[in-house]
Amino acid sequence: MLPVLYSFRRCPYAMRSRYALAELNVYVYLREVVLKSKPPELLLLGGRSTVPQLIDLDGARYPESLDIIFWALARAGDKQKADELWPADSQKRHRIMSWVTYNDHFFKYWLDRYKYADRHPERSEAYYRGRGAVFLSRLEKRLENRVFIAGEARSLADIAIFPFIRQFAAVNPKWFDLSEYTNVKRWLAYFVNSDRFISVVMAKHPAWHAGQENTLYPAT
Ligand SMILES: N[C@@H](CCC(=O)N[C@@H](CS)C(=O)NCC(=O)O)C(=O)O
Repeated sequence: MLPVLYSFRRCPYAMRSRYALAELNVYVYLREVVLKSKPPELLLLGGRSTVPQLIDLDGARYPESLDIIFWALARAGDKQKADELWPADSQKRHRIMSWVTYNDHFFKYWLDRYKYADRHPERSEAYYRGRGAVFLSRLEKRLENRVFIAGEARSLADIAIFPFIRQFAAVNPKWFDLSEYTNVKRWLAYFVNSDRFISVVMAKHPAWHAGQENTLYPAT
């Protein structure tokens, strides 16, 4: 038996959780959810039915992607890797979390409007892109003399943020390719072109239904 992860392949929150699980080699049974027809087993849990959502063996429930990442960090066999992603230094932790908070509570807002500009006709797509690009500019500056957000090593900040930048870039890939965000492009490419991302995190799984054979994640 393993904990269960309800996930949706294209969801950036689920992506960051899956990336952390894969990076830390923490195993779960993955249940791919179709958001328009969520499985009754997820709905019957009551309350939040967003994905990602992790149900531990003792029934404890983690309905937030960041909590799933912290859950995985606490269970990682490779403590050095866990320390690298979430360094003990409190100042570093604070900095990492402030980047993640900015992403989740500011950038995401503009990303949604940029992505679905037709649903928000009060402003133009270019306007929403400009508001979102404020974050890209900050990131660009941060990555000027650092490989990753917290320095030379990957941290929780990179893992938690790159799926959202990937979405932003994908709204208009031509615009992103031609943009001046050279460091952001290099940083994003590192994650999205990695074998781990392509063949593990983004591997396709059929929608889960009860009785189906368990899908081990990360796949070995
Ligand atoms: N704060 C949550 C957000 C999760 C979330 O919004 N997931 C979306 C998919 S990307 C979802 O489940 N939407 C369907 C719904 O809200 O019912 C997290 O960090 O996990």
